[in-house]
Amino acid sequence: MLVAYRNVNQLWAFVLTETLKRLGLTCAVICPGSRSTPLTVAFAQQVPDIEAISILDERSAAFFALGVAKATGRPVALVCTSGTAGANFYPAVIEAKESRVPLLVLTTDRPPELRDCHSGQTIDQVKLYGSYPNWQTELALPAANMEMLAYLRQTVIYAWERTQTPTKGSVHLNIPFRDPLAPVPDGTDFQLDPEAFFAAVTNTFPAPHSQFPIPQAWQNCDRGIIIAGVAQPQNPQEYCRAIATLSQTLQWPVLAEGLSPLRNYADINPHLISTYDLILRNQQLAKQLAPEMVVQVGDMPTSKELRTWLSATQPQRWVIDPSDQNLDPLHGQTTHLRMSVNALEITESNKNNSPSEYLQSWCIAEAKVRTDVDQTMAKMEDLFEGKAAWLLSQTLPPGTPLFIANSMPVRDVEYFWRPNNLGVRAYFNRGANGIDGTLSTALGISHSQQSSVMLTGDLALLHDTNGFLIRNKFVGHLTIVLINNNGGGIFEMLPIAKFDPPFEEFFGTPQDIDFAQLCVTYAVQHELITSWEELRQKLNPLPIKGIRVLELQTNRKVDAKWRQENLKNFVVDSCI
Ligand SMILES: Cc1ncc(C[n+]2csc(CCOP(=O)(O)OP(=O)(O)O)c2C)c(N)n1
Repeated sequence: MLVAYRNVNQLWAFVLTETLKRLGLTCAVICPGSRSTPLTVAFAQQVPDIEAISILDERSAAFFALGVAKATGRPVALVCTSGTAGANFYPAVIEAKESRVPLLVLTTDRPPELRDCHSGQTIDQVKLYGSYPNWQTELALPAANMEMLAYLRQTVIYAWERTQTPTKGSVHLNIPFRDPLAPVPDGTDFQLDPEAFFAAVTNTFPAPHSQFPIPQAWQNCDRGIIIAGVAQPQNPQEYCRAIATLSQTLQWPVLAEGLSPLRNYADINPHLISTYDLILRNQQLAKQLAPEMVVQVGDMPTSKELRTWLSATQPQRWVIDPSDQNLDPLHGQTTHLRMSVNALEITESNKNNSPSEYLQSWCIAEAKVRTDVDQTMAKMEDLFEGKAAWLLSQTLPPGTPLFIANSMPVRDVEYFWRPNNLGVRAYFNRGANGIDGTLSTALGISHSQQSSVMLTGDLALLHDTNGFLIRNKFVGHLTIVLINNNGGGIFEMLPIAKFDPPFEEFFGTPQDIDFAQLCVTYAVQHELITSWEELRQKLNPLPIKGIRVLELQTNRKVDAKWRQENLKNFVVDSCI
C-alpha cells in the first residue's frame, strides 16, 4: 500500500525510525529541542513498538540509555538537538566504548549553509566524539527520492550493525535538517510502499560460532589459576557454567572479582576464591601461591593487590574475551584469545582428575579467610561502610539488579561481597570509572525490570542529581543505599590524606547536603537508617514502585582507618 508524504523531513525520519524498528530497536531516549523535531515526532509515532522516553538533561539521558542497553543487551537510540546538547552525551559515549555497550547516538544539526556563520546553536558536530564511536558519519540532507532513501536505509542498517560489531559500542550519526521542522507540507509529493521498501530489513544478527580447543599447555600445568574479571554477561548462568567447566577440567582455582557473576552463582563453581585480595596481602602466602599460568576471562579485576602480584610473578597469561580491545594493563606475557569463554572446546580427554596441592592451598586459604571475614562482619554493629556490601550480598531478593557506584562501593564489594546463590545481577560503569551519571545509569538498568538497588557514595549521587528528573518516566523501583560519609572516602585511603590542608578542601570535598531535603524537592522517599537490622528489613522485600533513598551516615576517616588496619590481618597464620 502506498503512503503519501508531503514533508521531506518527515519522510526521512520515518525511514530512519522504521528501519530501526525492524532491526529490533525497542527504546529511544529523546532530549527536548527544535532541530530534532522530525526525529522526535517520528519516534513518538513508533510508540509502542519503540518506547520513547523524554529526558531533559542530555548527560543524564545518555547514561540512562547506557543503563537500558546494559540491562537489555540491545542498542538504545539517543536523540538531541544541535549545539552543546550533543556534547553532554560525551561521558556516556566514552563509557559505552570502554565497557562495550551498544548505543546509537543521533545528534541533529543545522544544514551546511547555516554553519560557521553565527546562525545560532550551531557548533562543529562532525566527529564530535573523537575516536570513541565504533563508527560515525554525517547523513546527507533529507531528499525525497528512492536512491537517497535506499542510501538512508542502508546506512541505518550498517550503523545498527556497527553498534554491535566487532565489539559493542556507540555509533554516531550527525543528522542535518532544513526548515520546516514541524510536519507541515513543504512542497514534497512522494509516495512510498513501506512493505516493499523494508521487506529485507530484519533483526537476525547471527553470533559468530567457532570452537577453540583448550591448549595443551594449560592441561600440563598444575599451578594455574583462572581469573574471572569484571563482567556483565547477558546470560550469567551460562557464563558461570562455562568457567566452572574450565576450572573443573583443569583443576584450577577461580579468583572471582566482586563484580563477577560468579560470586552470585557460587554453587556452580566449587573452586571459587573470593578473598584473593585479602590473601595476597600476606607476602609469604603471595609468594607461596605464585602461579605459572593464568587464564583471565574478561577485564582485569580492580584489585591492586592482584595486579601487583601478577606483575611481580610474571606468569604466562591468556585473556579470553570476544572484543578487539587490549585487555592487559600489565603488559605481561599475554595472548589474547578473541572469543567468548563458552566457545572453549572441552573434551573428556582434557580432564585432569586429581586436585593439585596448589589448588588445595588456595581452597584452604579461602575457607579460612572467608570464615574470618564473615564472622567479623556478622559481629559488627557500627555503621562501617564496608558492611553494606556484605549485607546486600545476603539480603537482596533473588535476581535483583544492583548498580554499584565507583569509588569505595566497588572496592567494598570486592573485599566483602560474600559468595551466594541469589543470582544478583551486578552492574557498574567500570569502563572509565567515572562517578558521573551514576543515578541515571542505575535508573536505566532498573527501568521496566525487577525492583532494583543502587549502592553509592554521597558525592557520586550528588554529581548526578539531575537523574531524579527521570522519576516520572521511570517504570519500576529503585532503592538507593546511600553511604553518606560527607565527601570522598576513597581519598582517605591515599597518602595525600595526611596533608591537610589541602586535603579536606580539595580531596575530601564535603558538600554538607541534607539528603532528606533534597529528596523532598524531587518527591523521592527518604529514610535515615541507623542499624544493620533496619537496613536488612528494608531490602527484602523491595517496594515495587518509585525511587527511595536509604541513607546511612558513616565516618570516612574512621572507616578508612578500619580498612587500612584490618584488611591485611584476615590471613591467619594457620593459612601459611
Ligand atoms: C567524573 C569523575 N570525576 C571525578 C572522579 C574522581 N573521583 C573518584 S572517586 C571520587 C569521590 C567519590 O566520593 P563518593 O561517591 O562519596 O564515594 P566514597 O569515596 O566516599 O566511597 C572522585 C571525585 C571520577 N572518578 N569521575
